[in-house]
Amino acid sequence: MHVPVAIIGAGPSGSLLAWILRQRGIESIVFENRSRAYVEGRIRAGVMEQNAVDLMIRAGVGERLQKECMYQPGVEIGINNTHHFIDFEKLIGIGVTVYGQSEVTKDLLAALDGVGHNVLYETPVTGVSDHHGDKITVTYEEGGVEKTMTADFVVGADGYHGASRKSIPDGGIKMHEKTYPLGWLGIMVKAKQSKPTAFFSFHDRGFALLSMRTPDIQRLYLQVANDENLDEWSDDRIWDELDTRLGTEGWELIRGEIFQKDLAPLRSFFCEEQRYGRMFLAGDAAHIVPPTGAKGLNSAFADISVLSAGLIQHYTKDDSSILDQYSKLAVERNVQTQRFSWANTAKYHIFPGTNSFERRMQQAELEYLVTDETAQTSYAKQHTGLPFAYWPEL
Ligand code: RFL
Ligand code: PHB
Repeated sequence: MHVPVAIIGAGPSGSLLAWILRQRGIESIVFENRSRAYVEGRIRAGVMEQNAVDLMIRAGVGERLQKECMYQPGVEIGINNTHHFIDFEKLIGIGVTVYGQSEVTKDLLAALDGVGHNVLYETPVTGVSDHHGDKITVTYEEGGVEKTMTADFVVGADGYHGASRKSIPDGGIKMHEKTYPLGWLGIMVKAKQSKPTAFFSFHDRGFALLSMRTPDIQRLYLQVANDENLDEWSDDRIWDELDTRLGTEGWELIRGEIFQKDLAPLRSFFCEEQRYGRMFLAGDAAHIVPPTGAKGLNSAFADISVLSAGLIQHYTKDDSSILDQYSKLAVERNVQTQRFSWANTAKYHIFPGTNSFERRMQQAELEYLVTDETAQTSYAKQHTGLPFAYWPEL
């Protein structure tokens, strides 16, 4: 069997690409390791840049997003129990949007389902070969049986642990990685909003973040060690620590039922090239950022915007000029996103071994940010996101 485009992974990157290609009549097949319920239930990102929202709308899958999203004109910043609002909309004319990644994925998979598109769930890809041949080969496991398929192109949208990047021989592309001695303990809570916008808080005991999913569901995080034991964090301990790090006189953090607890170690990783022969890497398969910048999903959508534009141009106009620039354009954008996420992580977290001088300088940097309009404008531009180099013709 041969398909024009074989996509590995039905997360946001793979499902959005499959949907956009389908809109232009370009056939693809999506291989997904896990079940549909698992993919839809994975709680991850929450904050979308305006360009990511616009891509969903342009692709015709933005209806529920527009109805249910929570637009935020800026963010609040906490500095050792003082609160400061940065008004992105006033500074640069746009804010950010809260809409859960699980909702994005549900909307995309439902759209694909609605047109009978081929998404093969519980069908892991075990290898990719012939990257530089006339056609590329995908090996996958269906019902315990190993099978192969060929394609014009493979898109590795299978996340950090996927099979696509692993199929590249050692030295085939250059990669960079940094692990941090930090993790985020995340909770999902049934409660009303304590603040109208996300609240990023620097505190001598460690970073904390108050975010949300809907007016009745809140998402909160605490900086912990990357090997923290979740069992040691009772609900009461979590709430008390959040109060300590987020609280201020005259404001109350509204508590509620915690219905999920998770732990995410922080990591930075990226590939210097996002193409290897006939295989393109997109989203978390090509780059991981610590969540402090809220950039993972947004960078994935930026990749897919350019890649889908390139594939559409290739198949409808017999012109590969965008496709040939994909890797360069994607890496140029991603390296800046990496820089912002890394710098933001350094800004807000307390790293083990730092002394009072270093912590006081971190505090001074944030004090400068909340009082200087030029610094705020730069922060607002980076937080709300860089432009997409190309948009698919839809
Ligand atoms: P995904 O979502 O990991 O999807 C990859 C899919 O590939 C499948 N797969 C395979 N399928 C077939 N064969 C194989 N061999 C396979 N191996 C894997 C997997 O099952 C999966 O379904 O990658 P994708 O699509 O590139 O999407 C990236 C985003 O998920 C990620 O960047 C964001 O969630 C990151 N992120 C955030 N991003 C934002 O833009 N804004 C945020 O506010 C934000 N908050 C976050 C985050 C990530 C977090 N964690 C847990 C890492 C908050 C957290 C805590
Ligand atoms: C979230 O709502 O999950 C969220 C918000 C901001 C971040 C990371 C995650 O930087």
